[in-house]
Amino acid sequence: MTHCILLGAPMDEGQRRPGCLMGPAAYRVAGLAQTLVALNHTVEDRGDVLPGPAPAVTCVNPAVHHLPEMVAWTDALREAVADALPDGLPIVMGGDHALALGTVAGAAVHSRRQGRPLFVIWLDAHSDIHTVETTTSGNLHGTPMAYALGLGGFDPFPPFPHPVPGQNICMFGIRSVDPAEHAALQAIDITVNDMRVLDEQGIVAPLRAFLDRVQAANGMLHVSLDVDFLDPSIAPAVGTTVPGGATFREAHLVMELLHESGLVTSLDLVELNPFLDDRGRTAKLMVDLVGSLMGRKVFDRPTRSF
Ligand code: 5AB
Ligand code: MN
Ligand code: MN
Ligand code: MN
Repeated sequence: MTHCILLGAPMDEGQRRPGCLMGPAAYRVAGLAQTLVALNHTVEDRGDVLPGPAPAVTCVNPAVHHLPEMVAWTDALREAVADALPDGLPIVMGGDHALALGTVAGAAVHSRRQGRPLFVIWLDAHSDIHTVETTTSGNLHGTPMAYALGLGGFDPFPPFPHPVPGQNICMFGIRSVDPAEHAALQAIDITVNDMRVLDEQGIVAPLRAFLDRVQAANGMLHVSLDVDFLDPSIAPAVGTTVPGGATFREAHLVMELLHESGLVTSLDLVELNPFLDDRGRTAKLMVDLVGSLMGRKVFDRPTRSF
């Protein structure tokens, strides 16, 4: 049994299409808390995180959108996640992926306090490894991986607390990478399981290889699930659809293996735009995926020891 702490992040300043700020409401309506309770977990909904006033900051890249607001959200979410982690498993209901600027930082603060290394699984069509300087769209939801790695080019954000080494990061589902991101990925020792890897090897072997490393290091594991990891045919409620994503079963299998590992310590649910949904089906799918992550299964089989 896990104590699950729901944190709403009703924000959409990390990109330009309105709607993600309705995400927390959609997860509540779709029954996220009830799903967790039905799996015998305890649930505490701490409500929506409130950012402080946006600071008067600027940066060198004129394309960047809503910079002051995102600095304020980053501070508030870092503190909310760092505060929640000693009490249970924070589940952050987004909100666009720029919220991970704060949530991964909060997980990093906590893991340092515990003296345990932080690992991150990034389930996404995109690598989100732009800096504030390299982004051409100016949309900060394309930057949290670079921030977590401690890459330069993040003024005026506070320095990332205890950057996550590339070897501790594993990406799945990647199929859209900009030129500056491609260069960044090539320069770092990081595991990029793009869709080609999943086509050739399936999801199980690469995921188990990573989870084995997390376990061997006694690591904490932050999971960041972007709706666009999923194929748009099953998850239409996202502003950045990319064809050729994870199938229904691939996505559930990732969640089931993550559950079996017992390693997950924090979770982001990001990029759901309920305004683009089709009768709530994407919100419901995301809630069902959390169900698989938290132990829902059809049949109890002896679990592999990780
Ligand atoms: B998401 C793009 N690389 O920088 C950019 O949805 C897309 O959080 C970013 O993964 C997508 O604007 C960000 C073209
Ligand atoms: Mn805007
Ligand atoms: Mn993303
Ligand atoms: Mn994405």
